[in-house]
Amino acid sequence: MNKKAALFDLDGVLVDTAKFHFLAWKQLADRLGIHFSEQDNEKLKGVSREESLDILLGLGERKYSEAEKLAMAEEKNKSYVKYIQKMDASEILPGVLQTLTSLKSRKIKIGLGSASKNTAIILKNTGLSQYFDVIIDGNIVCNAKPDPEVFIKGAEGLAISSQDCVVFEDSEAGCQAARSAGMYAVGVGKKENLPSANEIIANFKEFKVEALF
Ligand code: B16
Ligand code: MG
Repeated sequence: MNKKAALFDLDGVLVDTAKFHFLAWKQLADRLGIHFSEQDNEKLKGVSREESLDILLGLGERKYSEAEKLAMAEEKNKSYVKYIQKMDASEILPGVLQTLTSLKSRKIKIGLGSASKNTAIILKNTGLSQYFDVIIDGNIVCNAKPDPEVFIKGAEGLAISSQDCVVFEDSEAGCQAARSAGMYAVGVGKKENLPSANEIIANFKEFKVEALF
């Protein structure tokens, strides 16, 4: 296909932070007396912090004020940050480093497109920062996935046109964002969770760089 750039989602694609998001949301849910399962957590993948909180609170009965919600989002983030502060390179998902190295050796541009506002600390602690030519995260974008803004800004930052970009995403919202941006979406995970992806890989160990780039 001779694509010219690769745009990676962070959480669930390069590193396994979904488990930390789950533990931090679960802590909040338990305190509020809301039942929150790993299945419920699937719906929060790729979704912004504020929207995630709304989904979680929707599983309970009570309504909360904006001020209460702000405090809850901060509470969740505090416990999440405690987990990611302890992260290191061992948290990088299988096959990711080989893929990034192979893309670099082929002179393919590499970008990051994440909804997270905690991108900097995760990239620093795992040593992944060095691979990226552009980093677009939740501190830069105004519109959350499935809006294509995060990937459009990524392509602009790399000066590569959308149709030459491949997006790697573990969330359906992210695959929709990639498709809306006119990009090729590789879903990382299970087909049933990612109907908008152009193709699916279970993980990067089975991804062949030469098939798309
Ligand atoms: P934060 P991604 C997303 O990151 C996560 O998948 C999602 O679960 C999380 O709510 C969102 O980031 C915001 O993260 O609370 O750290 O700002 O998958 O787009 O890399
Ligand atoms: Mg993700």
